[in-house]
Amino acid sequence: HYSFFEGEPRWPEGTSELTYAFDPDNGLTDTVKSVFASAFSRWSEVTTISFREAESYAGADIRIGFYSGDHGDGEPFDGVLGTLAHAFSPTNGRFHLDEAEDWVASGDVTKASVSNAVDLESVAVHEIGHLLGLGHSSVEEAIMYPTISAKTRKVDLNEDDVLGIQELY
Ligand code: TQI
Ligand code: ZN
Ligand code: ZN
Repeated sequence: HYSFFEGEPRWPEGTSELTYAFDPDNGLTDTVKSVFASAFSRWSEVTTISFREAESYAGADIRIGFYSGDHGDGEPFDGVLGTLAHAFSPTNGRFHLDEAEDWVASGDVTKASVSNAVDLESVAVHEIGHLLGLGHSSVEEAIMYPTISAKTRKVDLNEDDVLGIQELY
């Protein structure tokens, strides 16, 4: 079953659009950016919130970047596997991914040549759930279940995820 953060933080009542932007220092490819666009669309399909890439990084509601080790927010990344990414509860908007992972942004992660390959969209869909206010779920098939195996792709929202997000928005 789905859960929320302590105090059920959420984006303000009436929020119809949230903007997101990528750390300009990362120089991300269009392929990587399109993976995030796809991940956001999975949540916009089941809520009244849409997502749009912002013109400016500083002014965006959600700020996405890849970092390694200590990157200044008190939650250092730990290298290959372990913590893959973290996102904060509403309305913080910080969405960080561990640069050390072998991210797979295109192609089939289950056929990746390395055993530690991680599917970017699967992690993005999960972290966006946190950004919107969902905690972890006890339903194994849910996107918000707290563990995922390496070389696994899980991007389709489960009924449990949908019920949770629709209680917030
Ligand atoms: N990152 C953890 C996560 O997103 C960070 C975390 C731990 C957290 N406890 C939290 C975030 C409580 C918010 C609230 O769950 S992770 C998965 C999963 C991670 C894990 O790198 O371990 C995914 C990132 F669920 F599959 F294991 C993405 Cl999909
Ligand atoms: Zn961080
Ligand atoms: Zn999580």
